[in-house]
Order: sequence, then C-alpha cells, then structure tokens
Amino acid sequence: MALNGTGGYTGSEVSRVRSSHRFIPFVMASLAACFLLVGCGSGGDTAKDSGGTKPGDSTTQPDANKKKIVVGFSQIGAESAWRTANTQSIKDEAVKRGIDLKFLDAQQKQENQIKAIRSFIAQKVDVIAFSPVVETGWEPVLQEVKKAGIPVIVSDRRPDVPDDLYVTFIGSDFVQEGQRAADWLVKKTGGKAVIAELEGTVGSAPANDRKKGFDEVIAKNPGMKIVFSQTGEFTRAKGKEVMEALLKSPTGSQITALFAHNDDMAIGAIQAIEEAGKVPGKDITVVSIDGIHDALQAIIDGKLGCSVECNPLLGPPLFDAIEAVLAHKDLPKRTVMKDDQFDISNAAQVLPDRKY
Ligand code: GYE
Repeated sequence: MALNGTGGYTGSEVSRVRSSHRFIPFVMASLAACFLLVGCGSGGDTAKDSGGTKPGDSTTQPDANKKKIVVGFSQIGAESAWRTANTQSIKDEAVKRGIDLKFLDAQQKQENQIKAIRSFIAQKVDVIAFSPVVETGWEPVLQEVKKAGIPVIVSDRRPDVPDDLYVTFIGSDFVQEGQRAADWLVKKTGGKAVIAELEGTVGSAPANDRKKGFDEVIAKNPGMKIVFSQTGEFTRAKGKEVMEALLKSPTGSQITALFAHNDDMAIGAIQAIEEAGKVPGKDITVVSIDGIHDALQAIIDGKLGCSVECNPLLGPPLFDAIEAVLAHKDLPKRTVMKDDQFDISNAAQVLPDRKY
C-alpha cells in the first residue's frame, strides 16, 4: 500500500480496504435505523461509523446483532520464551476485545504459513496478520490476499515485499538491537574480544538484521574479531549443541565473548560453557537479545552480561491496528516497539514484574 505524505495511505488504497469491508458500515447503519424505529437508541451512541463498533462494547446492541471481527493469524512456532509470550499476548488481546481469532502455528515452516494464509482467504476472514518466519518468498501468496481484498498486517518480523502488499508493520528495530549488543560488548571488553556468534533462524529478519547491526559496530573496532558464526535456530537446545561443539574445537579455546541473537540460545550456550569447565561472565562474556525472565536471572547470577530487550507484547498494538484498518483509519507503514536494555545495573529491579 502506498504511503501518502503524512504517513497514511493514499485515497485509492483506503478505498480498497474500505470496499472489502463495506458491509460493516452497512450493517451498522441498518442496526442504527432499527434502534431508532423501536425506540431503543436512547442513551447509546448508535453506530455513526464503524469506529464505534468495537467488539466488547455491549452498551448499544444485543450480542446477537453484533458481527464479530474475524482475524486469521499465522504464527511462526514456539521456538523461544519470546515467542511463547508473543503468542500469549496475541491470544489474550483477542479474547479481551471479543475478536474471533483463528490462530495457526506453522512449526517454523514457511510452507505451513503459506497454507495458513490461503486457508484464511478461503474462510474470508476480515484481516490476515502474520509474522513471517523468513524474509523472502511471500510475494505470490500476498498477491492472492490482495486480490481477495483482505488487509494484511505484519507483526514482529518484516517480509521482503513491496509496500502495497501489507497495510502496516509492527515490531522492533532489529538492526538497532544488534548495534546495542555490540556497543555494550565493546564497552565491557575495552574494545578487545575474540567473538563467537550464535545466529537466529537462517533467512529470518531478526537474524539478518541483528547480525548487520552487530557487525557494523564491530567493524569499527579493530580489537574485536568475530571468529565463529553459526545458526542456533533461536532455540536453547541448538544454542547449547553448537556451543558444545565449538568449545571442543581449536577456535573455541580462543573465544572470550559470545553474541547470541536471542536469550534462549545464550542460556543454552551458558550451560555448554559451564559443562566445558569454563566460567560464563569471566572466561567468556555473553551478550544476547530479548530480555526474557531467565535472561534477567542469568544476569543477576553473573553468567549473562547484557540482554537487549525486544518487546514480545505485540497483542495490544496489533489489535489496535486491526480495528483501525477496519474503521478505515490511516495507519503508519511502520510502528517501532520501544525496547529497553538490561545488565547488572537494572536486572534485579525488572525481574519481579517480568511475566515471560
Ligand atoms: O528474538 C526470538 C524469536 O522474531 C523478534 O524470534 C523475534 C525473535 C526473537 O524466536 O527469540
């Protein structure tokens, strides 16, 4: 969808979304007329526009007359504590707003996500939302969605597609997260380190962008060298396995720092470091991304140096965007989540309230 100068959508794009949902104002207008006729419109703001049709607002119409918003969401899987928290946030928010959520878990497979999206088209859902497991290969299926006139909202990871194939993208700035992890490491090590890197899912936006941001900073510091880089697929088990193998190799014995693209891999790697008889936090400085509960605990325990936060609680902004698009409101092309950063200076304060 083309952006206009003010960060919204051009008139023709809005009307495309509008026309695909033209039944909503129509139904609401009919309901309003009905209430006026039978005299039960008093005291309520009968539907002037579909912006007033928020499900869960039970003040004006009996439940039976309300058309529930139906949303299809294709989730990547359940690889990390971040993902579990993200799924919970989305499901909770749908329940809170009375939205009918059709949620499908793709178990890390793009083909499953494509199938899920096609099934949402067939079911004629009001909005399709998804978090793309990898960046590329989405154009054909998103063209199909466009043809069906269903708006697409992207959450968490960005697909590499033309702008007109989705309405809005809500998620964190992964490049900046990588930069922040590197900045912390440069400072902590005085600009001298032999670094191993555990990358996220191959081809995924967070793996590509976090690496890019991290590398940019490291390249400016001649005393910092990345000597090993391999995927740990964003999981604790794989992070541990890869680190175990590395520590047995000649390269592994030189490592003084580890950058993991997420906390789960860092925690798995910390176990491997300890089992290899080394001391995480002393022999090897570890930095990662997400800011999950277990990472904060590992910081307090002195094993993890820093975790750059990546906020998984995307349910509220996602459903705000869904309701806005159905109410024909302009949306920015991109909403960046605000993220914090944790190390020994603040982890203990944050831990008690950390739900994930
Ligand atoms: O950092 C990682 C997860 O896409 C931001 O995916 C997300 C990443 C997150 O599995 O833990």
